[in-house]
Amino acid sequence: MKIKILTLFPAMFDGVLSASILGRAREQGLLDVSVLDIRPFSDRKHKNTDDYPFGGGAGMVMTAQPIRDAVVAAMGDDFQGRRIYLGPRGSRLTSEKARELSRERELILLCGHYEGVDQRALDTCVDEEISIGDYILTGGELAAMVLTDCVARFIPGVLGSAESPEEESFSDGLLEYPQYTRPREWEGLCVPDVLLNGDHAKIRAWRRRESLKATLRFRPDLLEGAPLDERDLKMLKELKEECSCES
Ligand code: 4H3
Repeated sequence: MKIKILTLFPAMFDGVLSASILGRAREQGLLDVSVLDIRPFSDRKHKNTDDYPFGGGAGMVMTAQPIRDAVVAAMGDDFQGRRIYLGPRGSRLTSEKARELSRERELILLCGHYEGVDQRALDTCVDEEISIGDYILTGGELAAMVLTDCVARFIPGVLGSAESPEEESFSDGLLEYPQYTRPREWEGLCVPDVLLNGDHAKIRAWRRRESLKATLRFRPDLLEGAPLDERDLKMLKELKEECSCES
């Protein structure tokens, strides 16, 4: 898949896109991310890309013209994909949304900065607005990196073949169970015995129980939407009884 990121601060992306799993995915040709600087598209003499807000108020607003021209350039002749603006008014980025976006041929991600972007550029050059959470960032760049990372995990081959994007927290609607690695005993703390015995059915049951336990404790709201079977419901009932004993 192709992702084109439009920003006034291309340097912000250097490390994130070349390190670790995203770097490997790009080397393997699974993901083609390019970062396009908006500034050269400005018609103005000094390549300005912002101006004072009509109606007054603090800060600067990104002007429509360079954004439109950058988006048009990024789209090329027969654009097939989605143009996304990262902003706090958008619909929330979730695993589901990321999985859906990973099936697109191409994404254009527009990053705002300063006080925001002239509304007319958003109205004419963007298909949808996405937010990564209820907080304000100084720019959309970090949000674009989060979206890129999250979407990339769902592209076949990006995670090692043994790993599945679905096995992590949230994909099955629950939080992740705890993980342990060597040594078996560290500073007097032991790895749970069940993980050492090689009984895979038991391990699966333990992990499911721990997922339910963590979700009940930290994000009980997720239990409403999670697909739970009879055994899960029985485990949950036990877990709830356990915690009411403790308190
Ligand atoms: C995204 C972008 C929060 C998010 C953002 C989010 C700067 C949008 C500017 C940029 C506007 C002013 N903040 N929650 N900030 O995903 O272009 O808000």
